[in-house]
Amino acid sequence: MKSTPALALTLALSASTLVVAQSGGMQGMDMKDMGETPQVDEPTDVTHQMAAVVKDVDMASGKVTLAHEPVKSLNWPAMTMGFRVKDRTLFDKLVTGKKVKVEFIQQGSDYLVTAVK
Ligand SMILES: [Cu+2]
Repeated sequence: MKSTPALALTLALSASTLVVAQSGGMQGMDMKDMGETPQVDEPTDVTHQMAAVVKDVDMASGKVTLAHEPVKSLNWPAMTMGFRVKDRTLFDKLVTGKKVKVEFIQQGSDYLVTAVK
């Protein structure tokens, strides 16, 4: 008669041990998710796209002023601002008054135009 509650207790303990083992497995999955986070968090490699009108071109210092449309990926409203230009050949397409489609990346506190269409 006494052995029955003891057996029940043993089973209860075994069950809680299983739960701990399962949550240990969950932690293992969390660690795996955390390991993938740095790959997602690389702001300098993110390419943004926008339509813009060329307002001013400064080939000597490699800069262009663009009146751009809102950029959702950066939460930017429409505005006029300066960009650095990655490649001199891009100036062929950056003509004052022209409407262009631009790809750019963030580089520190600057924004660098990487492609013009
Ligand atoms: Cu802007």
